[in-house]
Amino acid sequence: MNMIQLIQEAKEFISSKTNQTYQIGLILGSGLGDLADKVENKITIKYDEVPHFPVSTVEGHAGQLVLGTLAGKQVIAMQGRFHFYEGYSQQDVTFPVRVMKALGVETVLVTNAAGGMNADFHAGDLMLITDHINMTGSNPLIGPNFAELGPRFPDMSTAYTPELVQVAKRVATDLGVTVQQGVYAGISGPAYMTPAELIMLRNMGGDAIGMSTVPEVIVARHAGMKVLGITCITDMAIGEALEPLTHEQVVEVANRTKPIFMNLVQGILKEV
Ligand code: R1P
Repeated sequence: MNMIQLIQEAKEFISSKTNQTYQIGLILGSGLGDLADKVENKITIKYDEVPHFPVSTVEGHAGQLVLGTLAGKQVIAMQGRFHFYEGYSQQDVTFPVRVMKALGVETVLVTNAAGGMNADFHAGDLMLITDHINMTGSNPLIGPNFAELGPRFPDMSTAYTPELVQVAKRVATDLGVTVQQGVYAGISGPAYMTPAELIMLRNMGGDAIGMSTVPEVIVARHAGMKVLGITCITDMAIGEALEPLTHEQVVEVANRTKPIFMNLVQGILKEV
């Protein structure tokens, strides 16, 4: 079965559970999944029910699709995502993005927990992603290109839709929420970075560092979808002053930031 057929089967399965159409896809990062609990008139589909979907293996990632209404918009939320380091290929990791597109989604809101490399940031800050650096060592578009899904050589000059960044900034101001802006450096993980690696990534222009998002955004842009990215800075990853870190800490800080995050995302959804 080729990629088009796999997408079609997953799409048909999800379509069989709902007669609604969906405009916005939400990918919820570590510790941020509870936003899906706010979805109204919801239909929940476990990843292991959907043909060809991987399953979530990381703590803080519930592993289900939640479809319904959030802030007046029809959304498909991924309560938990897949990561390259789980052993999935980048094609597998990004498969749900392609299924979202097949279901009619035109805008994807990608969220994550990440370390802050910009010394002006603090743990608990939210950062609007303006660009990324792919340091995963791979790319989800490697392999045969299906013209139906997008071009062989997709443009990445505006990977994160500038108009959406502006909308998010305006909404944040209206809500009185302070947001940072910056470049997300995406690595494969699962090991956190060494001090020397963090100094290198900071010098390359990264403001935040994480192990997701980049493959999803590449596939979303390949498919011509608009993208907004929001990072929750869960720890400070400053090379010269790096402190030991655990995933429990990451989830804990993301959980603490969740009320502001949920408020901001719902405010943005109303405006897009
Ligand atoms: C590390 O603590 C985990 O948290 C982040 C990293 O990418 C990694 O998976 O998760 P999300 O990017 O899925 O939010």
